[in-house]
Amino acid sequence: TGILVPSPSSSTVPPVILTQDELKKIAAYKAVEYVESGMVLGLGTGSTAKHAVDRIGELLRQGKLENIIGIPTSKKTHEQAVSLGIPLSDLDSHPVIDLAIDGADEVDPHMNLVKGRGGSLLREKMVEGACKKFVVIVDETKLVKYVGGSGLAMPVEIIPFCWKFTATRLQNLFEYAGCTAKLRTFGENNEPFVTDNGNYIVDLYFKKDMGDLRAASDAILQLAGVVEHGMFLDMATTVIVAGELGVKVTNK
Ligand code: ABF
Repeated sequence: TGILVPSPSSSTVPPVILTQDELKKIAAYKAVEYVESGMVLGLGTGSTAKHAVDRIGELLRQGKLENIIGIPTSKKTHEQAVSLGIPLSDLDSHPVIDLAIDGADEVDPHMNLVKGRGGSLLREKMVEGACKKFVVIVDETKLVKYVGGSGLAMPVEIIPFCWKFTATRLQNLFEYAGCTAKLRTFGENNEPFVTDNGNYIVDLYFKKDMGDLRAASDAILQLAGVVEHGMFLDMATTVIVAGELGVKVTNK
């Protein structure tokens, strides 16, 4: 599926169809304009963030950026950054990060996010929680009215020990919102998906919105067995949305 970009009405040039991936790339490149030499950068995960990491690597190679230190949010991004020659470090050595750039699965009008459908929510939350600036890059399909209300997954990372018990407790917590909790699996044999941290992910699906997001967040985090959830509340400082009518940048 593509998105129609209208050409000026006087033009005889046919409209350009941009794919979703091209829109992701546009948002990513716009975000990299915020990067300056000497910065410590949080490097996001996913198909949108991948474009940003590629671009940072390219600018380093061209000598247009210098002295960058990247803090990857997943093993996959770590590998990508190594292959691009981006110098890397970690939160232990760099507990304060200048800027992080990452994608999201949902973005609401208050810049609250759902993340983690790619499975990297814990490291993303640790890295992006340590940033002075957190730039979120999405194509317009990610915009929602309420996070968690799209009918798609709101991921929760849990420890594998007695995962059914924890999944059931999560589901019961949100009975009022028609919640269903499903263990994330992969492959023909439905093997549990294992995160970079050796944990499982339970995806929560809601029939109604979950109400006060902060209260929902607190309730989830109080359950023993839960490591972290995919709601990123009040963390983004900039959201860049690439869509049909161009790029929109919103700052907090
Ligand atoms: C990461 O990548 C995740 O938090 C989110 O789950 C996902 C978004 O993926 P994509 O950019 O591939 O749509 O940022």
